[in-house]
Amino acid sequence: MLKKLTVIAALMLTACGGEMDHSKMSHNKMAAEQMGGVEVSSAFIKPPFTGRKTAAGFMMLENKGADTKLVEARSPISPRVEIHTHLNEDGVMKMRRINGIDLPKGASVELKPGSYHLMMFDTVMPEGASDTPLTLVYADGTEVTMIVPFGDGPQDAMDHDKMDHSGH
Ligand SMILES: [Cu+2]
Repeated sequence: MLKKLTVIAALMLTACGGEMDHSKMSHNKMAAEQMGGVEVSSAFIKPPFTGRKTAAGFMMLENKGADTKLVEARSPISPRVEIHTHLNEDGVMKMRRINGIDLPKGASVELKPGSYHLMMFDTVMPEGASDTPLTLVYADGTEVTMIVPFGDGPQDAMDHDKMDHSGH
């Protein structure tokens, strides 16, 4: 049975600009919405660099319900959103697409640069908008849609367009 829940959660509506302090953000949960047992906080989307088309999504996931898995993400700004991780292969950090992120009961998983992230290809940034809907789909079919702000994230964020995607 497919359980469909859609909730619009206003996450972090404050203007972020380039002054976002990631370490502070992780501890400062703003309006986190608990749906399907998974609480999402500190979510932001890093827009593509000038002349490029790949955005990346980051957030904190805390599973306060039963075991589940994040299996899909969608957003109107991108026709193709993939779930990625970074792997160290022979000393070289490479991105790999994965079929989801396991979220056992009680797990906290951070999507952050150099680790799990959402990769948003062929992104078209809506003119003048400071945020966009993002839908997360879990293994049981639960869908949660939230509004996620655009932001720069931590200073050491990687340029995803320059990463090696050859394995895709
Ligand atoms: Cu990636």
